Amino acid sequence: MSETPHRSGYVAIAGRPNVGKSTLLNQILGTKVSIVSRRPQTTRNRVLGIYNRDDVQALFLDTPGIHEASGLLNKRMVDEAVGALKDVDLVAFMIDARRERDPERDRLVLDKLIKAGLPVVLVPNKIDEIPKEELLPLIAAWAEAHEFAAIVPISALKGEGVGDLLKEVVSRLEEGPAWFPKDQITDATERFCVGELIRESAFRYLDQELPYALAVEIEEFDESDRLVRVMARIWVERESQKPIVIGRKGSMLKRIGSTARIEAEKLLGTKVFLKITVGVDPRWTRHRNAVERLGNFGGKS
Ligand SMILES: Nc1nc2c(ncn2[C@@H]2O[C@H](COP(=O)(O)OP(=O)(O)OP(=O)(O)O)[C@@H](O)[C@H]2O)c(=O)[nH]1
Ligand SMILES: [Mg+2]
Repeated sequence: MSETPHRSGYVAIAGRPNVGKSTLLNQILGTKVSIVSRRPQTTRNRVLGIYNRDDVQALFLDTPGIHEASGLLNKRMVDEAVGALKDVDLVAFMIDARRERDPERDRLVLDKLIKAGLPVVLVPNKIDEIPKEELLPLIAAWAEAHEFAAIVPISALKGEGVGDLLKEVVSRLEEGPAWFPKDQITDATERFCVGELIRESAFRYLDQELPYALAVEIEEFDESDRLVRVMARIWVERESQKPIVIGRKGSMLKRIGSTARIEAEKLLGTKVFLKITVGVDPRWTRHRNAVERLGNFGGKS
């Protein structure tokens, strides 16, 4: 019998928008639990990913990007990210290794983490896209800024360095029990995850700003049959946005729906019937109630 003590704890993944936080979480878990897009401000609320091993349960919180926020939805997203720091044991602070010339905004995030009094592991990401010789000066410069618990450069996309990061993280967790069943990988409901997959698909196919003006509401989620039936509504802010989401003869909605359905079937391990309609609600990003309901905040039930 092994006498290794069981370790557990919460680890926040924090950083500016688009640095690769959700990509890292998915890479650690080997499954998509958090949606990813090319554009910043994809993640709107915290997503819990549970990394399980016989001797470890590390609870990773993927958070929205921290930035100077204006507008209710953005403010709410930053609050959500900073709020996630309250109860964690450790922070993985991600930066984009490709843009070391603009560290000011990363410093603003770091200041918030230092203020929270937490041990911070610095994680320069996207090293697959920089020449190796640029890495050392980058690390040296950051090491002067703060006494990090560790510095682990990675490529979240390719998986490079992620094992090293896990080792660093796990070694800093305290002895403790598993807080969730060992076969659970997230606390989000399937209903919530399917809504997120639709949002991810919309991010992929729609141009430019439109995804920011869009929210997904799951109106019906019926698992009583052999296949899961999902009725979803994509909300946009303006009447003029509706035809863009629908596309010519419904072609755009079809694309968004079919990619989301394939991903949902992977996630749920069963056939999915997905029907999406589009609605207009001019106020959803400006009104607290609508943001709560449609930004998927608190929409985990
Ligand atoms: N080349 C490269 N691209 C990456 C890497 N990690 C993430 N990306 C890309 O960076 C973009 C943003 O990734 P996300 O994981 O959505 O970033 P995020 O930090 O969660 O973004 P927000 O949720 O908007 O704050 C996507 O296009 C990813 O594919 C990496 O290691 N290398
Ligand atoms: Mg994200």
